[in-house]
Amino acid sequence: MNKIALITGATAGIGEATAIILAENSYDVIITGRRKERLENLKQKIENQTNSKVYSLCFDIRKNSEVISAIDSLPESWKNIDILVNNAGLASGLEPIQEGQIDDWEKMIDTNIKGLLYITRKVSPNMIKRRKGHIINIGSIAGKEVYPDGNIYCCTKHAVNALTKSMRIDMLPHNIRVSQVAPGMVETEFSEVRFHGDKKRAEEVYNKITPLKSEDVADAILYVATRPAHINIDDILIMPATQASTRDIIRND
Ligand code: NDP
Ligand code: 8X3
Repeated sequence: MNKIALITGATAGIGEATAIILAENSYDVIITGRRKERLENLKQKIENQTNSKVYSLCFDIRKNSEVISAIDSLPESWKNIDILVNNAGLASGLEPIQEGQIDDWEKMIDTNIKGLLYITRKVSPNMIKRRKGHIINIGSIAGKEVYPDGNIYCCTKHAVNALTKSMRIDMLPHNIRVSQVAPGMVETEFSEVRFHGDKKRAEEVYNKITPLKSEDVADAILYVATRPAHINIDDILIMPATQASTRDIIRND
């Protein structure tokens, strides 16, 4: 029987690539996100290209009631989640604190911190009951350092970094592994979301650089997920070769 992995935020970017690579490696995958059509398309694609099964759950991770109903709605054969990839997240806006938009701040805090907590709270008790499971949180270089105008996004990713460490302690007696994969710049829909749909500004972020691809991060997640049972990868910081920190990036001319 295949292991079951639930990936939050699988409708784009890192989450989508992770669902694909895990399915290619014989995991059955539960894919989640708010965009139903994308979930259906991804389900079709994975089912056509692999032998793995796919179950899709459409919900907003910021709403605890939706998280609870979604997980409760899983058929019996999908309830024993072996791997939870806490990936859903976003940056919204890039302004100094005194000019920040409260709505942007709430989106980031509600998704990146509270959403991660809601689904972990809902999924982890069954892992504990089975004494089996692995939680992989997607952090960021922005959870290790800060950069100008990154304030609240960096704060949420520092929270993910701290939560990963403290969840690992809570889960230790229960044989549940807890890991973090923290990427530098990855070319996804991230910047388009950050700049509220401004594609031109988003393209400029990746202009003349070689960022990571979603597949590079998914590959690291697969590595973390597939270590033998006696190994836990606590943390991977994965950066483009041309990026040494959030502010030191080589741009080609
Ligand atoms: P994308 O914008 O490409 O994907 C984000 C995913 O999160 C989408 O599937 C989106 O689904 C989901 N999501 C966002 N808000 C919600 C919500 N309220 N409820 C449910 N799902 C939600 O970005 P990335 O793939 O780049 O981002 C994935 C993770 O990687 C994030 O946690 C991000 O912080 C982190 N990261 C990204 C980096 C980068 O440079 N791109 C670097 C380091 C970390 P939908 O909109 O359908 O709900
Ligand atoms: C995304 C990386 O540096 O753009 O987490 O904030 S950064």
